Amino acid sequence: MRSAFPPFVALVALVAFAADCDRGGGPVAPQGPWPNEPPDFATLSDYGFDDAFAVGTAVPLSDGWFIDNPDSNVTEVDDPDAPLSPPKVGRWRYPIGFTGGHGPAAMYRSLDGPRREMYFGYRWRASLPWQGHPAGVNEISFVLAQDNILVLQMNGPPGGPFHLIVTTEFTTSNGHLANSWGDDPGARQLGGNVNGGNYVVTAGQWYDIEVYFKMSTTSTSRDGVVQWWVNGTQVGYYTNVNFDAANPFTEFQFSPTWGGIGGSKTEEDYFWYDHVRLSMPEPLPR
Ligand SMILES: [Ca+2]
Repeated sequence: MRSAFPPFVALVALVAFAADCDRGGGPVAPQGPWPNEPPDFATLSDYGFDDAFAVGTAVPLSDGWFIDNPDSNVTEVDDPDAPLSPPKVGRWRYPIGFTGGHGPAAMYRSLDGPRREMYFGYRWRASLPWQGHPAGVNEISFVLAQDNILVLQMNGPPGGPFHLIVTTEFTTSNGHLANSWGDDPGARQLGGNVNGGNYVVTAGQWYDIEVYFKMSTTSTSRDGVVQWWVNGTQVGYYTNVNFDAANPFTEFQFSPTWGGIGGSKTEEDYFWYDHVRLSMPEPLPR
């Protein structure tokens, strides 16, 4: 069957080229699953959630991942609508009575060394309905360092609408960033500064989230970069961010924290993740 593939691919490419010409543009490169990944980056992890998520702490998974799943809130389930690597997805469960300030479970991977620059992307969705936290904070993923935490979250009042924003939980001053709010210095919410920012995400729908960041030269040099895209639309393109330059990043984590202090789930809610990609400049340790 393999021999039948190349002509099909060539036909698709020809059709794509013709369609683009109709819009008056030039030929475009084929769009892979991670269209905004820097082409010269090396893949650290490409993981499809094809593991049984056992109950326990620091349980090893495949591809270098681990999970703290003491309450069995994460399970592997089938979702034929998973957008990239169906049917297996990881399901994070928020049972009725779940209180704010923590996540149902934490899945994490070492970055295999200190990282000042990286790309990550994943496919994620929230359940419909989704009961948002009273503080407006529903966190999705983290990249961790001492004094630097880069957070993706769905942000908004408990009933929505929700925006897909980035939080720079750094010790530095970032009050100068456009369409940002929060502490200065300290944790700063970035609503996005291109294409109108403030990208609305709807519970129940899958999203393709991509992020690129590069730390600033010093903690006050205002030359750090934070970019993100949702379903291919660029939302944030900040080039004047202050990171804590003394502390590069060492770990990526899905520990989707609900809130915020206080609050209690009155409905059972879920997050699902289908696939995650982590990459960074060469060389990677072997
Ligand atoms: Ca998958």
